[in-house]
Amino acid sequence: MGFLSRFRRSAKTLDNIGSIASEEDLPVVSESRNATHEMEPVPIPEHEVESEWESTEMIDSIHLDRDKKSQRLVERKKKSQKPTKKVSIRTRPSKLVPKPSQGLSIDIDHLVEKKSRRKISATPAFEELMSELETTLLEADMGHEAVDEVLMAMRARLIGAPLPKKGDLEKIIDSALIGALDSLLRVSYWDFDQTVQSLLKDDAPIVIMLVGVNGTGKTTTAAKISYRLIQDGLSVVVAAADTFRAGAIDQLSDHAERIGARCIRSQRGGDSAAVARDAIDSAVAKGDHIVIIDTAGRMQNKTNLMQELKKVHRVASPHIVLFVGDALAGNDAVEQARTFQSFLNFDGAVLSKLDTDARGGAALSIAHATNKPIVLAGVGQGYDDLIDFEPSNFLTQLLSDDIDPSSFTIVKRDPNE
Ligand SMILES: Nc1nc2c(ncn2[C@@H]2O[C@H](COP(=O)(O)OP(=O)(O)OP(=O)(O)O)[C@@H](O)[C@H]2O)c(=O)[nH]1
Ligand SMILES: [Mg+2]
Repeated sequence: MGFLSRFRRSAKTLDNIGSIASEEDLPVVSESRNATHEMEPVPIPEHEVESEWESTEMIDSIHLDRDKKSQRLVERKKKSQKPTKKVSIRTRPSKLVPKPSQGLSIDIDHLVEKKSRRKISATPAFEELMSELETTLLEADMGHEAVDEVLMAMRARLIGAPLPKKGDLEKIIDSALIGALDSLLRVSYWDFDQTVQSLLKDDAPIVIMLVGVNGTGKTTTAAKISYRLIQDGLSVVVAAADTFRAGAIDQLSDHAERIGARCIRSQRGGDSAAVARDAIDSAVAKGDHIVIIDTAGRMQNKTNLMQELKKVHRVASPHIVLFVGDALAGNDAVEQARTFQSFLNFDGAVLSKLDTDARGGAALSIAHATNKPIVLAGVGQGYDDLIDFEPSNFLTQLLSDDIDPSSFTIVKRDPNE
């Protein structure tokens, strides 16, 4: 069953298309507009209006309703935005290499028409559709703020757009939805491999630190990243800085042995910052290219553990900090990301376990909640199951049960957009 199936069923069964319409003269649209334009109503073709679609009921109260609802969404958004805590200052300048990400849209240019007398309005039927979408997205584990963002974008795109024929209405709704979901994932992307290569030019060894709560996949991701870099001809030292969990050190050193990395284990009791420092010193001494610091999983609300993580961060002064989030954790992963971000100001996220039946909400919300991109994704338990995270691939997979993928258009997104 598709991610959006419930919402799509509602959209399909809009039995009377006039129930989301009001009639008004619209200004002539002088140039063709594209669905990918931010926050613009989507123009659609003029058509012969069938009499059963005619409906102008409740237009004034409906507009009032819409204004109130939009207002409520904005208020809710403001309230739920927590003040950002002071973040630690990096001691190294960030040299992340930006990359254009691929976005997704549905091209509805061919539906563009110059004018239409009837437009989509916030009628009760429209509101019901939006509320169905809200439930669908929350059930998919998206965070409230991200859901509000999608609903606001949908309203901005749809309300006031000329009313299409019944068959085209679905395409218009799909297009608005894809545009809204796509823009959630659109934050400054950077390229993992190119960033490592660029940093290596003048600052080896490059230190990469992995953080996150318990069991999200940090150690596995440390091994996968090491494997990826070793395949690129680089030498890797892994630091077993998880000195909390029995077995964590052996888990990492077993991986290291299999993939040909050196593992630095605790030599000074349980001080994880000291392990990280030892690993960096050892890499400097032996001329290794990369140090990957595997840290212990910790709940974001345990302040003493988070302070300890900050100490590792301070001592190791990593070039890249990656938050590892578990796609299966859904909305929890978003809260975790937000708190880790306030402590450490990480550079990007790795979303693990995307090969499972995760509902997709975490991916859609993390970037929006932290303003940091998901750069890598874990798609299995093998060493090579680590891929660059591409919003277009992710959305295509997420939506392909609901929307015909052949209607998608891939668009390049400027990383600084
Ligand atoms: N299916 C799947 N499983 C994964 C993925 N990444 C990690 N895992 C599994 O998730 C489990 C936990 O992974 P770890 O790497 O030990 O997680 P961790 O964050 O280091 O855990 P702690 O050190 O206890 O905090 C293991 O069974 C991994 O094999 C992934 O991308 N896909
Ligand atoms: Mg671990």
